Amino acid sequence: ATGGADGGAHAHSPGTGAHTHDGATVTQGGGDGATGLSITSAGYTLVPSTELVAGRAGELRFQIRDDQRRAVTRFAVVHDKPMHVIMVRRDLSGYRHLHPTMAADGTWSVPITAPEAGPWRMYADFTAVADDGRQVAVVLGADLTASGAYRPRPLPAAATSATVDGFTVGYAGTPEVGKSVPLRFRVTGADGAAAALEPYLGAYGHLVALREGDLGYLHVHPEPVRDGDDVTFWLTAPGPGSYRMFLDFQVGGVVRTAEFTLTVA
Ligand SMILES: [Cu+2]
Repeated sequence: ATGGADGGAHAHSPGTGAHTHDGATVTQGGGDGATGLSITSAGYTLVPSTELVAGRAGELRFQIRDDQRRAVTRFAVVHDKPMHVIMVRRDLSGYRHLHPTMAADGTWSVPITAPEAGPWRMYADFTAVADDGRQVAVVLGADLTASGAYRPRPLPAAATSATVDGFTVGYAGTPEVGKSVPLRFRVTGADGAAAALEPYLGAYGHLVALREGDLGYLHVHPEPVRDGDDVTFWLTAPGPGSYRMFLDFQVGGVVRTAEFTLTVA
């Protein structure tokens, strides 16, 4: 398995991005680089069939096709879902984490509204099951454009604390290039006490990190158990630069997202 700073002693559930969980799972590209930069990888191709119109309710539709152009219909459940879709505008605003449903022909769909015009990036994060039973973890990415005037926003300044709906979320830890480093997140409610986090997608939170400049999708491994009030994720920065991190957490049955800009020297 991809090792932590402690030599790999940490446990992580299978999932985000491409890494080996066991002998039956093939890695995408291997190593701890960024993924999601390509529409085809490991023999699988993302085929979107969606027209985004800013401000209008629509539907995100796509298929995953194999190297024989057949729509894939067998997927392993990872982090409680067979398919995870991340959408973000290319200026890293407008983050969404969606769980589409699949029709019998392998077409995935989920309602979506692009609130603003511009180029949007979609990521399909999944583990396909091949004919011979092999499991292949892949993250594919494609651009979808909502036509209209695009005014990109500058990336917010780096910070280790963020607020959302009265919750304050902070983290401790300093990511390093090429090394798996723990980030310990804590969610505090309006009363100043630690929030009562509920399990979400098989852990006490779900973290996605995207790189500014090319929107590379980073590998993040959650710890399945909490450390007191903290929720720990292991993150490997593939290189120096700025990243936007999105932490989804659930309290009182509601999922919220805290966003942080991270600069790795
Ligand atoms: Cu998901």
